[in-house]
Amino acid sequence: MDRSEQSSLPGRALLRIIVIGVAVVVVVGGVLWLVQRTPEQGNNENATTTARETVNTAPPFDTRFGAPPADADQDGLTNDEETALGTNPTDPDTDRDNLTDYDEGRLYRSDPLKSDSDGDGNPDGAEVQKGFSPTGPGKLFEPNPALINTTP
Ligand SMILES: [Ca+2]
Ligand SMILES: [Ca+2]
Ligand SMILES: [Ca+2]
Repeated sequence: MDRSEQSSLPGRALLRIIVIGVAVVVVVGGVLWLVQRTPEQGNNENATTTARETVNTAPPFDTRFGAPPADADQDGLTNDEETALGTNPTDPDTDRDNLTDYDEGRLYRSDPLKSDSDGDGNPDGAEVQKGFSPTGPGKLFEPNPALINTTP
């Protein structure tokens, strides 16, 4: 018993020293790793945030060519185009025929200042809705007879 206690005592003490030494190395190493790493992470986060802020504050359009043309009534025609046409730039349907100034000026080529462009008694919007041309007799989209029966 005495022998085994005597021989195991230095072993236990050595084991304790090794365990404590490993623990100290792990703790000191961990603290040093954290101290070295924390400022880098902080810098990276700041850089990322700055980059994100830069992206978020970027204008949605290219300002090198000036501001986009104003379209007060959002009908697709700029205020300048409406002034040239004589339509109201703050009213998307100046003649109140249920066709916007843009649709009349660009799509159907009807008169955006006359509710019945072809004078047939039907307002332009109603004609388009029923599939008739607002600028004359006939359907809105007549098939071209020259393109029918083109099989050889
Ligand atoms: Ca407009
Ligand atoms: Ca109209
Ligand atoms: Ca019209």
